[in-house]
Amino acid sequence: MPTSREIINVQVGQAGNQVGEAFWQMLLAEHGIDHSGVSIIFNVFRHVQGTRRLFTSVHSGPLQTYTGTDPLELQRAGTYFTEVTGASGNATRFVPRSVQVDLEAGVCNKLRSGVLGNLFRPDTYLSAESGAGNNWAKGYYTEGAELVDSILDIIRRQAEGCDALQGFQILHSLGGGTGAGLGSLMLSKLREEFPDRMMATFSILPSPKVSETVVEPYNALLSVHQLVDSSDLTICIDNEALYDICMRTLKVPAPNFENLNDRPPEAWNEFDSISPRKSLSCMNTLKLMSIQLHFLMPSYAPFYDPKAKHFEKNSVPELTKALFDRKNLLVACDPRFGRYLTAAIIFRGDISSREAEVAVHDLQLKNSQHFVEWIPDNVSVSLVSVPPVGQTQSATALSNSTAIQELFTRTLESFSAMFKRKAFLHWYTGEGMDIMEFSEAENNTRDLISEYQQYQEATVEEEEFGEEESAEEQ
Ligand SMILES: Nc1nc2c(ncn2[C@@H]2O[C@H](COP(=O)(O)OP(=O)(O)O)[C@@H](O)[C@H]2O)c(=O)[nH]1
Ligand SMILES: [Mg+2]
Repeated sequence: MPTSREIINVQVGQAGNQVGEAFWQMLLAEHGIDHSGVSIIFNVFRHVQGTRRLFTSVHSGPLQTYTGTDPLELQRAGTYFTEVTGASGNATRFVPRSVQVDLEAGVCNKLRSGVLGNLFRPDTYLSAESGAGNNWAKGYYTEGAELVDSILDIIRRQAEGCDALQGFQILHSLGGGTGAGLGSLMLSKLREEFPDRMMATFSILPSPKVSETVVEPYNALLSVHQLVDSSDLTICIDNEALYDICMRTLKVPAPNFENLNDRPPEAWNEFDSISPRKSLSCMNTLKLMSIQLHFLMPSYAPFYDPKAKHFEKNSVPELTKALFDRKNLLVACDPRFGRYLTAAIIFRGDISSREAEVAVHDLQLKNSQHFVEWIPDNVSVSLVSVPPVGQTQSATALSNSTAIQELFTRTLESFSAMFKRKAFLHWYTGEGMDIMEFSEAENNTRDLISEYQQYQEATVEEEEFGEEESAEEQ
């Protein structure tokens, strides 16, 4: 049996753990596992017309029929879960390969006493009492630094239990103190200890629409400064966009975190649903020649007002168009102001590969100015025949678009306005932090923005010219 390529999840801070809860709920639903980690599906293999089909029926709730021909699909749960055979020999439990960390006890306690209370191993929770008070320096240099070795011990134990560790994913917000500061510290420590493993982050960017803490732009850019160097892939989730999707499209009158947190898992869902082999090839498509440009924008379709659900019919071209529409992006950027460098799309449901390829090709033709012409085949398409729970068809994309600079520009403007006046810096210097680090974060973000801009303006001719020039030099 081929082994899964395991991922270890590290959720840090309030947002990290709250989004984490939604993420695990999605994984449980997708893999037919109940809240305590016991499989609620039973699998029956049959041979139908020479094709192996796997029927899975759920004991309660609507009957799910899952059809697969790829043996790797059976292993998918293994990416995020360790299978533990019960003492009596029959009840197999699926235990998340995850660590739940916070610098205050409240959020972890809530997770422990909530619906997923029995899911995680008790010894994978780690919290302190002090809190980080929305101060990046406390997460990175003081309070967080005291906890980091104990966290690494837990992660090391999990890594030792893996057959083929793919890497790590960190779920955190960038606007607070713990997820941002301690999350960045974890990232650099893991990078040091596991230099050849993938480091991915799901990073939640702050928006004034959702939070009132004034120093969030500081915390966010101090984190981006670290992510540029230490992460391989950062999937950006922008609270500004989540808020707008909930308000405008889903018609939620006053969205709370729970409403916001349901959105990202819908998009990740698809990446979990493709085989590990395909998922790796998607990731390779998304990585660029410039290692700095690894900030990705997720999008998902369909998002709709539940009241209008029965009036919606989503054809493949409509789903495709929606994926590239700003209203469906989980980042508040307008893709029309940038150019797509690469993108990976996954369609789910009864969709033929021809239908999908044609829809994507047509969209690229009609919007050719928004895709760089110097990377041929820069959009990869994958298909999963099983629709997500409760849907008939859906699509998701992860895009590497130069439009993401808008997100960094927005945060940089707020950062610089405060930094110019040295506002609130004593909070950070009081924890022993050097002001130089603020200037470095500011400059590094400027460089990142101008690198995106450079790629946006690059043309085929320049590339060829560049190649000739370097050939002559040799
Ligand atoms: N989407 C989302 N954002 C959150 C959630 N909780 C906090 N935030 C955002 O995260 C930032 C504050 O960070 P938080 O995670 O509370 O701080 P930490 O506990 O110190 O890591 C602010 O931008 C909040 O708006 C959540 O559950 N979901
Ligand atoms: Mg907190």
